Amino acid sequence: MSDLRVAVLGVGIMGADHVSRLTSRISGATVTVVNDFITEKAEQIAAGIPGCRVIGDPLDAIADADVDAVVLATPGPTHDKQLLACLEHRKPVLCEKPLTTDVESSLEVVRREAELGTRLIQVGFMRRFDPEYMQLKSLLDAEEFGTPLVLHCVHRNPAVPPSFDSSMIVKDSLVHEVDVTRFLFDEEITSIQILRPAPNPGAPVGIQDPQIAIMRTASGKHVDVELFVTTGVGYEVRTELVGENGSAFIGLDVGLIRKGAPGTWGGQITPGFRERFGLAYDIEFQRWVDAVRAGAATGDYTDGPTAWDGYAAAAVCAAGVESLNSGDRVEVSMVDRAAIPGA
Ligand code: ISE
Repeated sequence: MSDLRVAVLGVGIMGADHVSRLTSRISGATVTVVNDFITEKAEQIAAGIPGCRVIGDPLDAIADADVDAVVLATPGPTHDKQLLACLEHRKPVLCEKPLTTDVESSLEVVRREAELGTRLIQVGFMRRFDPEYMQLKSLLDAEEFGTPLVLHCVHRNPAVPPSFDSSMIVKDSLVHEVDVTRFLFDEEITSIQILRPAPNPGAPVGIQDPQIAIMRTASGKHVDVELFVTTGVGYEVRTELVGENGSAFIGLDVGLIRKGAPGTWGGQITPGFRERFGLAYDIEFQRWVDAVRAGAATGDYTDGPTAWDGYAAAAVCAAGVESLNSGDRVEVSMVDRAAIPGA
């Protein structure tokens, strides 16, 4: 079978990382086209890949005859147009979160894909491919903990870009725990409340950081998340599941502990999510490439979170932002999945 010819749209930090994994660690794929709104950046990346071209317009890149599938690492506000173009040209697409930046356009994408009767859109919630999350999910599915009851999560970043505001802590960071909750518990989140503890004096002025999110699922399970994105220390993502018959903890992320220089012991602090979830991204991409190559036979070009998962995350985050502003617990408003056959 010939290699999958991939266009990577958006070659900022994340997109460039994806180009590098596709060209060096993933089998069965070749990057044939790159695109970025900063042309020089795209040219620089293309120059390092034999046979790779720069196409200046993202919609032309999607339509190009040398492109079988698309990776979207472009800014969120451009996703809906680009996803609809992928659907129009029947090109499988792995879209970095968010699916789109608002609930309505996410739902529109879900509907348009469902009308085609083929799954073409996968959303880049990479934690589902992290070995520890996968192991926790297998134990849950094997009912090792009896009935799962509670999830306690910690999500800390050393720092965030200057463009980050308080609502982005919900839409850009908490969105991962929203997806993890739905993945682990296999049910929708029905309400969310964001608490605003005393802010970190070291956070940029006006940013509510940390935040505490409290979510409830359809069957009444409780999820709490500490979000703290200006710790100045390191990247930490921890999850503890508590069930009827015991508990499990993942994300200790200690790696090798060395006793070395006189009188010291210790290890490395993980600096960011690209390091912490590097393996998860690799597994995600390999499974996506394999699924797309098998898609003509299976009729499904995905192996992971779907457009519906992207829509559900958008709906929970929209309720989260409302709660951040009002302080109240907010019910999540979502359409009935059964009303969209194929979603
Ligand atoms: C970032 O955009 C990500 O997606 C990371 O996975 C997340 O941990 C971080 O908080 C976000 O800012």
